[in-house]
Amino acid sequence: MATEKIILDCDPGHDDAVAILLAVGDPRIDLLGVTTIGGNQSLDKVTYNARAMLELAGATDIPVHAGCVRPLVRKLQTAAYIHGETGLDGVDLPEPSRPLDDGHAVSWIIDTIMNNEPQTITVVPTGPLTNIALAARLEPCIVHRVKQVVLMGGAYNTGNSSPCTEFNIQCDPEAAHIVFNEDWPLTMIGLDLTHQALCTHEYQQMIADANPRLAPALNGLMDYFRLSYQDEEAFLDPPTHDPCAVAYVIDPSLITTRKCKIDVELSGALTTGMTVADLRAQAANDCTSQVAVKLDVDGFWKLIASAVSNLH
Ligand code: PIR
Ligand code: CA
Repeated sequence: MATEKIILDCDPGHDDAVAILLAVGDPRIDLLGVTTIGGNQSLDKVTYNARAMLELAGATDIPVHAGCVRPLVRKLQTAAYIHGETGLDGVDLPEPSRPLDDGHAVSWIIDTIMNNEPQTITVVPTGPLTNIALAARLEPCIVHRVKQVVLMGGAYNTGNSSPCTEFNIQCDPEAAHIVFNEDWPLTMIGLDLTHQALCTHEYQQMIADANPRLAPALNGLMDYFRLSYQDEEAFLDPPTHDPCAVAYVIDPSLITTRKCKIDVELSGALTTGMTVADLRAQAANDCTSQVAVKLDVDGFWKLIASAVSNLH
């Protein structure tokens, strides 16, 4: 089976945790490593969570490299109001048996991309874009060497951390500005798409039933995430953002996209951190980016259930 090599740059986080399970469990993904970024919680907490999730998934062969502790310019802003004090409240995780790997995430990302064949690696960021922006500045060759960047972040319609900003981009808009302005093939899996990935009770049951060993952890994750979203964002069910980016890499037919230029506002009075997608018909020529528009919801949850069932 053909596999896609990916680097998952994340800040777990309940939905990042599901993205890790999907990336480990789906046979079409070759997860080269997980890198971490301060975002949903502090860098030390999300890095521990990434290691504990890999332990839970039985994937202790996968390296974890810690990245930046804070955004390029701004102060670190966490999302404890959604993910709790640990960043993964509501779930008991095994202690990691593998030590944290040496070497900064940014150096590891660069070395991994430069030491693999060109056009073979997909970078999947699901947190603030600080590590990816620094990697592009430190080694500009990676921009034409990666196969693509498929990121969870941004929105062309409504935001979450403010009326028109999505949390990952708002955390580090300067980094996002760098990433969106490089001409690598880039897919923005924004809130417009991920708010369709609602984990209803039925879908939660389906993914928990897929693996009895992981059922308590999956239910703990999703029950906590649902309550956060009910209390903080007036949602009935939690949108499970980050695995949508991994799902697009596995099976692009699950997500309809639209080609357009995307830029990041850095100096708005109300809009700093907004991703501005140019959806005018005449603007789509010769650009390398696209936004995700529509999700095959049932196909998405079936993909997760099937990946989870592979985790022994
Ligand atoms: C989710 C996140 C942050 C804030 C809220 N309200 C909800 C995290 C998720 O991990 C996801 O990557 C992205 N940021 C969604 O904004
Ligand atoms: Ca995330």
